[in-house]
Amino acid sequence: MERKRTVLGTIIGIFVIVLGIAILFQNNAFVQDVNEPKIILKGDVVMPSKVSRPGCEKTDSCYTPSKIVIKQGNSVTWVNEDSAFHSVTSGYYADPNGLFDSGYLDPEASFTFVFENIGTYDYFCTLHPWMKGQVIVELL
Ligand SMILES: [Cu+2]
Repeated sequence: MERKRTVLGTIIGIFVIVLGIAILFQNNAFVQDVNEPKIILKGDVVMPSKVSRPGCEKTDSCYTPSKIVIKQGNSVTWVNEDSAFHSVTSGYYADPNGLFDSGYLDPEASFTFVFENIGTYDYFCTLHPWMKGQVIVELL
């Protein structure tokens, strides 16, 4: 009798745990965006959707994050998550300095640049004057 009760208790316990895990999964506690068709791409900085229209500069999110700090010798990878073309071009709009230029990046395309020297690097998009970002390279 005592043994039966213990077995029953164990079964109920396991059932409750499984149910709990199932509920957590349903609430996306562990899994994010599983059902969303949106493509998640890897990158240090992304160009989010709709930045081809002005507005993102108000929240400083045309490149997200708009300011990134890295150590000397490391790289930054930008990913275009928008449906429009964008570029990652060093310098200021209409005044590129020639250090790096991704050219037109297709949707889902990425661009990587290695920063060998410390300093503050401004960059912009040649197609959208409001898109600005900055890479800060610190001493290793
Ligand atoms: Cu752009």
